[in-house]
Amino acid sequence: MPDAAVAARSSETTHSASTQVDVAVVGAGFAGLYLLHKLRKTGFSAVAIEEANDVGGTWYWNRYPGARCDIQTIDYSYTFDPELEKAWQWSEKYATQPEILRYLGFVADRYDLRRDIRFGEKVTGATWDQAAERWQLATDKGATISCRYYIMATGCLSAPKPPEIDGVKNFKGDIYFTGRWPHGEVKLAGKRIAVIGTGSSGIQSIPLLAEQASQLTVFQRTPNFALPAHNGPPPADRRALLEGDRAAYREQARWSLAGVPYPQQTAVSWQLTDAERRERFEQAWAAGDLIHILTQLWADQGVDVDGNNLLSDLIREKIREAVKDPATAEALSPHDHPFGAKRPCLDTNYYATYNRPNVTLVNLRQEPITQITATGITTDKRHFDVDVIVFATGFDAMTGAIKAVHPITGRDGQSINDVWANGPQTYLGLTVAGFPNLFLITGPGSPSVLSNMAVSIEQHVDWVVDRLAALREAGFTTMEATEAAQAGWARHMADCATMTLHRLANTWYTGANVPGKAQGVMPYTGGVGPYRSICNEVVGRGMLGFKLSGPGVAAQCNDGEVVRLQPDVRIVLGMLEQMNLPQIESLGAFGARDFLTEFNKGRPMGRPVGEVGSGALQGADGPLPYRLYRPATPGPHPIVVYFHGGGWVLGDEQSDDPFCRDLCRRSGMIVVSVGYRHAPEHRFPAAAEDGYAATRWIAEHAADLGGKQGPLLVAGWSAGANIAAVTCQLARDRGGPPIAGQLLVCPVTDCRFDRQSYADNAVGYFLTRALMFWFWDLYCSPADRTDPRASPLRGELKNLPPAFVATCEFDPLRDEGIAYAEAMAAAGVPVEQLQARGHIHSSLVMVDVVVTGVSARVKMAEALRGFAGLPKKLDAESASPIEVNAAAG
Ligand code: N01
Repeated sequence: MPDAAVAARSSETTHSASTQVDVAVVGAGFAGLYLLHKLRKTGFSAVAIEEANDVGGTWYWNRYPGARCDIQTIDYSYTFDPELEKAWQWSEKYATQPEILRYLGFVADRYDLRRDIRFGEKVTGATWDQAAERWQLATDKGATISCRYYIMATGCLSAPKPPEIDGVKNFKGDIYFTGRWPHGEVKLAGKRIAVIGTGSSGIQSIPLLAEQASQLTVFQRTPNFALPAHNGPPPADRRALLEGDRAAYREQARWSLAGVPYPQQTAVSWQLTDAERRERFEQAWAAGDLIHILTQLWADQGVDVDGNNLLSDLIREKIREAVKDPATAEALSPHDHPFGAKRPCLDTNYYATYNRPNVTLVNLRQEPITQITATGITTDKRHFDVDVIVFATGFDAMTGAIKAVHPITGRDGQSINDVWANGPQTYLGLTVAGFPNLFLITGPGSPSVLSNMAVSIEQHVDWVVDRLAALREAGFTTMEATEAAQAGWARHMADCATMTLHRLANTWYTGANVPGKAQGVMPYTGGVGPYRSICNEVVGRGMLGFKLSGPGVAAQCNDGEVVRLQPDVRIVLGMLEQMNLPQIESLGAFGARDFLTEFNKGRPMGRPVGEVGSGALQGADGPLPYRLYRPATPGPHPIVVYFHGGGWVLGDEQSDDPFCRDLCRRSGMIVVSVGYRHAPEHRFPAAAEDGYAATRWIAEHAADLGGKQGPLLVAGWSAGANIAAVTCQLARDRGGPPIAGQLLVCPVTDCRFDRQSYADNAVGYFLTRALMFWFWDLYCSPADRTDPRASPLRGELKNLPPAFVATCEFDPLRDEGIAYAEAMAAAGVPVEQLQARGHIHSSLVMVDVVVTGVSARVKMAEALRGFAGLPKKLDAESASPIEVNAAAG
């Protein structure tokens, strides 16, 4: 059958007024088609209800001029059947809408799916019947459908958003919506056309509309980043990769960040020279590939404002090169959002279109539309007579098609609209507590629109249908997410979102494009591969977070949160597990030091500071090395004496280099990292006495070091925080030096191992209980351990400098850190506590690896500034309060 004929045929299936099926699916787009196929193959009876008159979903409706996919088509394809892959060849790198629609028609025919699709029919209501444990659906054709499982394959961008402009009804010319473009011929030649909206739909259609129009006026509210698609045949390099090993290519896509097989970038922007960055950028620009430019330039482009700005600047430069009129170029240049935080676009001649004499850009930020009249569009400055208005104004994304299309009433009569009144609540973006047996394909809370939809759809369909088959096998008939699992997912979603820059933009990802819609990042930002592993983990842990029930079987519920770690910490631990590292304590002290030196070579270099120097200072029993980090700002600066971690056995003055740089940059202070003596060569109290002696020496030499005279600050991590705490006690008891404040990060404070955190976090979070035992054994004999110089919690705590104590949830040392903070507070010391949820012992010092530690690092630096009497210096990143803050005293 010729391809063109395939999509043109609609279903001739007839259906009775009342249907009983195992599964009802709404939608016959990419997701609905694969669902039908897979359900059938798995032995479920299924029906799909589709409002349109044919298959295609989004590709049925979005047929405006220039509509194409913007993920390379070889990636934007089904992969579930290798035979299907062989049977279809794409003609272009980015296929046009008609070709994609033909493809979906081809798939429908190949698997004979149309016979189970009810076209031109809409569900008007769906109600959970608790007694029957079935969903009862009503349709606009007066039919009813009873199904055990109800699956929304309604797409994320399928409910067009009203234009929210007064007077649309008065317009006497033609009105078109890109998302509901007519199927018949649209005559535009020689007409005066207005386009409202410059998202992907506007940017794709504007160049083609300009070719036909006598005059095209583009009404732009927010400029968007677009890069050239460089369309043509599928690129040889990508095809070669695919055809070289199709299975491996597809598998790599499934475990990638965005659903397209690109490697993970590790180099961060400041590790690259200007020339290197430009070279990477020019390559990306030439590649014409959104996923390439979004993921392949430098690792911090999507998570760090500075790293992102470097890229945004380069794109704005391209816009200035392409657009001749500087004022128009400036108006087209986005400044209000980081690149990637709002969906960027792929274009063909978009910017150059503004060089045409028949194209005008109206900047609605300077002259907002006041109304649409019979003859055209009026702004607060002028009126434009037009014949045609094209609304490219977007969609009520992600929730629109689920919430607005028909009422969904779950258990106990609750409606999904009420449950989602403050934003969508889901477990895994797939299910909703209170709505048994309801599934959302690529729903809010899943990677969906931040990924290659084809990959995400297949993953969801496979997961859902495999679960239904497993339920059937076990005799269960209902499956419902628990409230606890759903709340945990919301927390994990929020944690993921704080890692990205999406929170800094008002977009349809966050609901900001629809007036009155609840705001929050709706798609899952943690990446396709991590998400897949979480879905698998839910299954592996006995359907964690789901209640399962059925006649004749005992109900089952393994309640809990699937991810309690911060998302990047989870990834780091996963990588460490894969590396199968030896147990540090098994290497002996010297072996462990060599191992750590090697291990640290792979860590990202710290950010530049004004100056890094080194020297020797006087310790308790001879010279000790130090490393000094000086801010780029003019001095003299207050000095922070820093003690590194490593259990009194490992590490040196350089081993916490990235953290020291970070403290220096954020606090604006000199950080002097001290190389104190280590066990087992120098056991207790060598390290403690060195810490105190070093602090005295630094106080005496503050001016020589370029620092400010006056009280010092002390800081440390882990065993280094133990030394910092001890130093404060010794300085109080031995007549100085004056210390203005102490920053203790995951401190060792006591020799007791029976606190709950030692049991909860004994293994699995890098610092283990066994490793702590080993450190203690090497450092300090049991008889000495209660000495306050080893266990500062056992010392006198009155009159200590004010403290900031940071502890991490999944750290054996958590509870002794909290105990020390509480004991100091009880003794009248001003203490601020930060209990970092979802973090492990080393999270907070893993600068640029554990991005979710940023807000904690900001707070620590602010605390140091506060101790030194400096004003606050909050930066943009601190707007991400991921930690639980508990002020104690
Ligand atoms: O919609 P959008 P879209 N007055 O929301 C403006 C996918 N897609 O259909 O940004 C004036 O992005 C609005 O302005 P602002 C893709 O994921 C993919 O273009 O809200 N202007 C914005 O400029 C994409 O992101 C392809 O200030 C108003 C525009 O209208 C998503 O679909 C192709 C307005 C809407 O942009 C949505 O894209 C097309 C008003 N009252 C779409 N209301 C592919 O290539 C809205 N705007 C695969």
